[in-house]
Amino acid sequence: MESTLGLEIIEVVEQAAIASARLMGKGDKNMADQVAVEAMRERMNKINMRGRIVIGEGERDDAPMLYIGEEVGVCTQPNAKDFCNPDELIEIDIAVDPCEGTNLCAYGQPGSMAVLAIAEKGGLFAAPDFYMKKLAAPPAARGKVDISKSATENLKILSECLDRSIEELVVVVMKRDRHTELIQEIREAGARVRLISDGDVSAAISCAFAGTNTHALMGIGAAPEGVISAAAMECLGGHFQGQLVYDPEVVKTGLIGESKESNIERLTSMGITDPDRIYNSNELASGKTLLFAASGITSGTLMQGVRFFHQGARTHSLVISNQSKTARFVDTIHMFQKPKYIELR
Ligand code: VTB
Repeated sequence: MESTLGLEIIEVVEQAAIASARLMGKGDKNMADQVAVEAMRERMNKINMRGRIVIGEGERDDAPMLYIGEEVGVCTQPNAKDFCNPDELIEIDIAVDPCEGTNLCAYGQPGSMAVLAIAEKGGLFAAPDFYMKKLAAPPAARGKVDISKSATENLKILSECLDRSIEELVVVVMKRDRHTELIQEIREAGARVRLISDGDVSAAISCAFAGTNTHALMGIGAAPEGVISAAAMECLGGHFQGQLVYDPEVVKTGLIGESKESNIERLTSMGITDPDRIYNSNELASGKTLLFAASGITSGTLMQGVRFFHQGARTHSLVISNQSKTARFVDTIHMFQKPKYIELR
């Protein structure tokens, strides 16, 4: 599945990033998201695959495109029978976030990206639209730090694993009221905190790359994006754990149902009988074949954002595969039309 798909999904995230980047700084996060969704879906439907969205824009009734359960790929289109036999293709599950960090894009801030993860059918946890407490750390700390430990304890472990003092560690945390105590604890333990307004997927994955000066991601973000982060970290050998958060009192912001009790009921109805379970990355992304792709919309720690020029654009993307054991940075020049003149870009 992997060889050609790996190449095609680069284009999927590139197209979504270009579409969103056109709306960068326009202050309209919904539009920035919508155009990315459309671009991602259009390109995905040209791929010779039998894909199913397991993490997407929401339930079918609320999301006209890339809704959970939507089938994507050439062979799922209405006239597919004329030219391909869907039964010959393996079924794959896809998690998408066409514009991760919509606010970042809408306000021209760093770190938004188009992102997706792919596995064979059943290989990605269909996370409910809840929040998730997350812990990401570099490969050297995989399985050693633990989300059930305090931030202080984890910082001690990190400092040993990375062979540096706690003062030299940088922890990324989203700036939210729910994190006030966490931030204080990290600072008191001696580490430094990089506060971000949005975009914890990029922060999680950055932990796996030396040189990003990101040593951990701590705190609560959205659960579906946690699965996408887990897929990348599973391929990269980094540490990622998640635990669903269903108590509105803990989350403090965002839409997360009316009460803890009703949320537990909802989770049970979805088959999640232990709402407090801690998931390791290999449980969130259990696929034997995992692929991850992201393309920068605005420049961030890992990738540059989209840069437009005379009849074209340049994108910077990342494709990670656990089959070829590669993390590939792809720098692409897109020529929208035959350029009137050639220039070095
Ligand atoms: C967003 C987003 C993050 O979590 O903030 C979201 O920027 C949920 O948090 O990257 P809030 O509802 O408090 O804003 C992420 O989407 C991903 O986990």
